Amino acid sequence: MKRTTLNWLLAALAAVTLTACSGNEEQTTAKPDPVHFESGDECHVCGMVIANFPGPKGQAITEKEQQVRKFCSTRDMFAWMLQPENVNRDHTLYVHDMAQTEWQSPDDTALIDAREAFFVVGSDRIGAMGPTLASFASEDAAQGFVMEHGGEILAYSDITLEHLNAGMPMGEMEEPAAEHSMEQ
Ligand code: ZN
Ligand code: CU1
Repeated sequence: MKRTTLNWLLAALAAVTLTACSGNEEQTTAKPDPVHFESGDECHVCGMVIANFPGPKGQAITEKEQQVRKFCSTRDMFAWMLQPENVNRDHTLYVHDMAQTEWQSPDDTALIDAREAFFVVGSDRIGAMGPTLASFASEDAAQGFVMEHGGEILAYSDITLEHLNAGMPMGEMEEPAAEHSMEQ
């Protein structure tokens, strides 16, 4: 009897969670695995060949549509994801855990769930599109990165378009802004 009640409660809770406004906690159904970045893959946002550039990358897998989008940088992934038409879709997002892999050429074995990652905004490290968000599985690793490269740690859900556009360092700009010779 007790058990039945508990089961019923759990079921009801699950239903509430599922129908609750998306955006907070996504449902914990099995999520698709990350895919590899292939040598010719182009960024969904800017069209650059992803593998040619340093820094953490992103991917969005939209299960319902069986669609995979890849991004040259965490910056471009957020630029896409934060668009009003995308922000509430239930895609699975992956980014590189930069504690596990090289900045110059991140390895796909280090892909982690972006929604659970910690992001450093405003560091001196440059990604494919210039200033970027350094992604980490652990907050400690993010903290270590901040000690070395500056910036501020944000959770996935705290990131807004302003963080992507407003250049990032707020008050501690140390790098000469000379290396912006990115092709259009
Ligand atoms: Zn891009
Ligand atoms: Cu780009």
